[in-house]
Amino acid sequence: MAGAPANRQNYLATLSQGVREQQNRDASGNQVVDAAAAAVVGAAVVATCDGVVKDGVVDDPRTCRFDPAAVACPSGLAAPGCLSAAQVAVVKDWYDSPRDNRGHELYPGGLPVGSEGGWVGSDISTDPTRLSGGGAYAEQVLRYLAFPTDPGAGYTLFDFDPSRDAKKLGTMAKVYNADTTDLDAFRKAGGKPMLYHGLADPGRWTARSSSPGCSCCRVSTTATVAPAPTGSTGRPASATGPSGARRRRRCWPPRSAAA
Ligand SMILES: [Ca+2]
Repeated sequence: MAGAPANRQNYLATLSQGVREQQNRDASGNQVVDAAAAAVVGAAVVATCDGVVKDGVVDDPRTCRFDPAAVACPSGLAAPGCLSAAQVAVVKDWYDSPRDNRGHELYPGGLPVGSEGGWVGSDISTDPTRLSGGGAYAEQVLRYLAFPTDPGAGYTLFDFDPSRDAKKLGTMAKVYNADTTDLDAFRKAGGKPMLYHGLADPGRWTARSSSPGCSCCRVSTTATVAPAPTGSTGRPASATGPSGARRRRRCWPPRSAAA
């Protein structure tokens, strides 16, 4: 049983959580998307994608099509109840996979729509002079875990250039990342894997660290993904067997991170 697996930890912490923090800082280091902006986006997502069951919870983020430009302020400048052009750009980046400077995907999947309620703390710092939880975690991983030779305390999150440095993560990923798809021995022993994942999981920095995009990729390369049920909430993405609707998506290894 694998619950909300953060199984590609050396990439999740750095290329996903770390890059999100970088994306949310302007040239002066100021935080771009704040709690107020997250609330605007979250409300708009629910209004757009609540689904069949009108309960304030997005029925299925995978089918939700939401463009953050829908909540852009007409002037392009920040105002109550809408987003500045810079905020819209960051939210678009967050929903997308992190990418290198040539547009190649660095990590499979961005923040899922419906996760906005979890952004504050995880991806948005309540103290803009400090990193978000995810950003702070990423910085510590980069200092002491991510590379074969630790750069140490003098290294900051903003020293990390994902386009240049992603390929340096592969060595330690072989130590930390539990991501083999070879389950033959397990299967021969009679094992049956089960995997669940909250579809609104923003990839927190705590023990709940996870990435639903990554889990869906993993399932799609090893088994099948069950069709999303209707009429319930808090549903998992689960591998249930041959009757599931197959989803295919190349996700491993990240193009720029392969060692
Ligand atoms: Ca709903």
